[in-house]
Amino acid sequence: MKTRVTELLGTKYPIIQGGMAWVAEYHLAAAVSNAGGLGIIGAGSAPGEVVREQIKKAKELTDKPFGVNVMLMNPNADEVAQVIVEEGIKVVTTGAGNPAKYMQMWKDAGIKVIPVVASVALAKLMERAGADAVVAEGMEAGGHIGSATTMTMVPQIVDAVDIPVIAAGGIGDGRGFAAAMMLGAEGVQMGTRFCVATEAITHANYKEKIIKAKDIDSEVTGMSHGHPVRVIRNKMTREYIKLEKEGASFEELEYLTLGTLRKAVMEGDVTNGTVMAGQIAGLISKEQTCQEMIEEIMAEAKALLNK
Ligand code: TUI
Repeated sequence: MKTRVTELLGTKYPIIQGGMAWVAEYHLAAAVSNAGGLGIIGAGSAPGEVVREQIKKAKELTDKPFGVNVMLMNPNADEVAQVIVEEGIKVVTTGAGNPAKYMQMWKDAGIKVIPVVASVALAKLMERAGADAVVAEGMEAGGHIGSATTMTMVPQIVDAVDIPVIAAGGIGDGRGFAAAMMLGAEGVQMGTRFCVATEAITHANYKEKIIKAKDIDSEVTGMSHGHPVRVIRNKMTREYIKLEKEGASFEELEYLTLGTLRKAVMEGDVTNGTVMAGQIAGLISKEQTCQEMIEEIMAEAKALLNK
């Protein structure tokens, strides 16, 4: 399937993997790229040198293009932005902020820049700043989210910009892919589905939590302080939301969640840890290789789109 997104990325399929902190490390990124999508190393809150190591290891596992996601709230974002240039990375996605200050440096290095946005206003701003495409991520997505849904935001961003739009948030199978195309997107980004990929080093407990999740097991924490984060409900989120309702301060709540994503993804503590995942978790029923996932999604989508 050819779209402006496959042309831009040089991939077989217009599928991008989300830049999920801790989960999106080099094994997963290389596997997605080898399967015909665009794998992404999620820098999360890592320092530049850790990201450099990840990039070097991914290069050993694939000769296909892959990208790096810069989480803009990362205090190390400046050095990560620089490492990306030094390592000759071809595609950057960004999240949780406005990447304008890095745009010139990345464009000068010939890097394709694809900011993840959660509003029409930011999509337009990014197009004016020189972005090559945008990922329009609805609030069905896992992790840090905006307030608009994928269904309503994607067509509005498609109408507002001329650059290609990649839909994200709530997409986990061929039906979601086909629906995104109907909304005018030219590609999709998926996170939650790839969290359970065989190649993802995500702890087995984390994968199981996603696979067992039902449609209504999703929860948004941090709404009261303007930092909404979508997760799967557990002991930690019950405590968090209770404190939030009691009027706990932002600092108090931040302290409660410090290091808890790592605890869940790496150590498998899905009771006291933070299990970030999108609302589509309820649809995800098994672990598969990235190749199996991508081939299945594309076959299903093509059948639907040809109807
Ligand atoms: O960035 C994400 N998802 C993330 S980042 C992350 S790390 C984290 N860990 C703990 C707490 C909070 C974050 C986990 N998940 N998705 C992309 C995304 N970007 N979604 C929404 C946005 C966004 C929101 C507002 C982008 C820009 C923005 O405003 C920009 C501005 O400054 O105007």
